[in-house]
Amino acid sequence: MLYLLDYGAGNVQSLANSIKKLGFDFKWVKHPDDINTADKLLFPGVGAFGPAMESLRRQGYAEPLKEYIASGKPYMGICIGMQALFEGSLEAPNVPGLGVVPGTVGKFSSEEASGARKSVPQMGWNVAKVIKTTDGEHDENSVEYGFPSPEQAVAHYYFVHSYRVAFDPEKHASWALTTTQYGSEVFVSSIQKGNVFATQFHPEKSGRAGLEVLRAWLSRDGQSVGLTRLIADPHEVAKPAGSDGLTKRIVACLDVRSNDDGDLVVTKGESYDVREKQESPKVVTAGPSSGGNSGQVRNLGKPVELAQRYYLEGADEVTFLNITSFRSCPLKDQPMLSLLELAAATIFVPLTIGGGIKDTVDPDGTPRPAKEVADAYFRAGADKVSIGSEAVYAVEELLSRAGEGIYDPKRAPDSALSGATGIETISKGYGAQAVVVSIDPRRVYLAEGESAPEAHAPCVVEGLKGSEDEGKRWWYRCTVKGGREERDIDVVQLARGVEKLGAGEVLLNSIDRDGSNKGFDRQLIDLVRSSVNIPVIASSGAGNPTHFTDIFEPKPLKPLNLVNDDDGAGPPPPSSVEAALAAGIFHRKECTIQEVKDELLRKGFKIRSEVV
Ligand code: 1PR
Repeated sequence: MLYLLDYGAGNVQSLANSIKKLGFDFKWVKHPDDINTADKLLFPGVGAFGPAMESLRRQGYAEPLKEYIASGKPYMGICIGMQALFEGSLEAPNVPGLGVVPGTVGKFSSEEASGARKSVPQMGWNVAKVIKTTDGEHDENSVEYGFPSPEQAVAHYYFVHSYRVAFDPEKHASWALTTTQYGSEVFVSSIQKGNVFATQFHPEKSGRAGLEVLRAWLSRDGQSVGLTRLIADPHEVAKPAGSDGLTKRIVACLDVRSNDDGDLVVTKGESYDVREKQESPKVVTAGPSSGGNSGQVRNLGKPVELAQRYYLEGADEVTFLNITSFRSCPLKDQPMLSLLELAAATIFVPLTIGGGIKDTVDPDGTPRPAKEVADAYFRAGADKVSIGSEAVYAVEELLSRAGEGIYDPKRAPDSALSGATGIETISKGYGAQAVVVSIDPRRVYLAEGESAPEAHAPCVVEGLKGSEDEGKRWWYRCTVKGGREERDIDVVQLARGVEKLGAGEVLLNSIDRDGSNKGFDRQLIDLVRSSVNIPVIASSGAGNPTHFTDIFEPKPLKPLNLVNDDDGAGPPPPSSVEAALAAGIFHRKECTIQEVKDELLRKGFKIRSEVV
C-alpha cells in the first residue's frame, strides 16, 4: 500500500488529486506505525524546513522515516520532502535534517557575480537535466523515473523555492539524478539512489511532464531501479551555461463574484467596474461601482470550467480572485473553498487564491486568524494565497512602528515587525513562496509645478515622449477594498514593505489600465521591479500578444531615488518581470494563451510549450 505523509502543512491535496487522476490508491499516514506498514512512501513537503522537521519529530515520524528509508522500500520526497533528507538547511540552522544525503541546503542569492540580480524565490518552470541512467543495455535511450531522454523534447517542471542544494560534483555525483540552473547557480533538482527518489520541483504541479514523473514512480512494483551510469561529466555539469532555463510565465486570472442572481461567475471590469455600462441615463463612475444606475454584473463564464480551459490551453498558472471579499466573508460557508477543490481535482499547474485572506469571524463568533483562513485554502488545493487590502494595512502598521521620518519600510528596524500579520504568519508556516501580495494602485496626477508628498517622491514618474501620457506626471497610490478606498501609501512603499514582512511574490495590477487593452503600464512595473528582489507578475491592460513580449523585454531600470537609501547597490541592470497575467483577452477569446506563447517564442523568449 502507498502511504502519503502529511505532516500538517502545505498543499498535499494537489498531490492526492494527481495520484487519483493517475489511477492509484493511497492512505494517509496517521500514526508513526503506518510508516512501517507502508510498501511505498511519498512525502510531499510544502512549507518551510524548520517547521516541517520540527513537526516530523514532534509527531514521532522522524525515526520511523529513517528506518523506512534504511529498509530499502521505495521512498519519494517532494520539495521539503527532498530537502529533509539532507543534513540540515540554512533556513533553520539549528534544526537537523534526516542526514540520509550528505550536504546542507543553502539559499539562492539574488546577487549574481555578473552584477545582475535575480528574484528569490525561484518561482516558475525550469528544465531538469538528467545526468545518469541505468547500466542496462535495453534502456540506452530512455531515462528512468519519467524524465524524457536527453534526445527527446525538453520538459519543464514547476519550481517554487528560495532554498536549494548547490550541486557539488564530489558530494552529489552519486545522488543527483537531475540538475537545474537558476541564474548562474546549478542546483540538484532531483536525487536518486537505491530506493530513494526525490524532486525539488513539484511534479503534481508540472502539467503532463510532472504527471509522467509521478506515474513512473507509482508504477514501479516493489524494487527500485538503481541508476548508476553517469551520462554527463559532473564537473562539466557544475559549470553554469550562459543562461538558465527558466521560462516566462503566463498567468490566467479569474475575477470571481456572485452576480445579481446569486450565482458565482467570472466577471471582468474596466478600471475595476464590473457592471455593464448602461446607455441612458449616462452614468459617470470613477472606479468600482457599487451598483446605482449601472447594469448587471458582467458574466464571462463559470469559474471552474474557464480555469480548466486555460489549463488545457497551456496556462502556466491560474489565479482566482474573490473580488467582493471586502464584504463580510466568514470562512465557514466560503464558496471559494469548494470552487478551489473542484478546480484542483483536474488542474495540475499552480493555483493561487486571493480575496479575503485576513482575520475573519465566523457567524457563531469563532475568530479565524488569517493563517487559519490560508490553511483552509491550502487544504482545498491552493498553492499560493494572494493578500490585497490586509497587506496595505500591515505595511502602514510597519511604517508607524518604524518611527517618524522613515518612509521606506526596508529601513524599518526588525523590532517594528509585529510577527502577527497574515503575511508574516502564513510565510512562517508555508514559506515566502506561498504568499503573493496583490497591489491595486491608481495614478495620482500632479499639476504643473506641484510636488508629490515627500514620502512618495521616489514613486513619481513622467509620461514618456510620444505616448498619450507625454507632459504628465504622477505617482502611484495604493488602494484597498478593490479600489474603493485610497490610502496614504505608494506602490514602492507597499512592495518593499511586503518583501520585508515575508511575501514571496507581487501581483501588480493597475486600476488605470485594468480592462483597457492598452498594454501593461511599463513605468509602474519597472518602478516596482526595481524596488524588490521577489518576483513580480505584471497585470492589467493586456490587449494582444505583443503586449506580453513588450513587458518581458529587459530594460535598464532607473535607480530609485529613495530617502535614506544607502545600500550602495548601484543601479540595477536591465531586467524585466518573470510573469504576466491577463484576464479579459482570454475570457473574450480575443487571443489564446498559445498565441501569446507563439509570439514569445518568435521573439526568442523561453516558454513552457507543453499543451496538455
Ligand atoms: O483585498 O485581500 O480581499 O483581495 C481582493 C482581491 O480582489 C485583490 O487581489 C484585488 O486586486 C481584487 N479585486 C477587487 N476588486 C476587483 C475588481 O476588479 N473590481 N480585481 C478586483 C482585480 C485585477 C486583475 C485583473 C487584471 C487583468 N482585478 O485581477 O484580472 O487587471 O485584467 P485585464 O487583463 O482584463 O486587463 P483582498
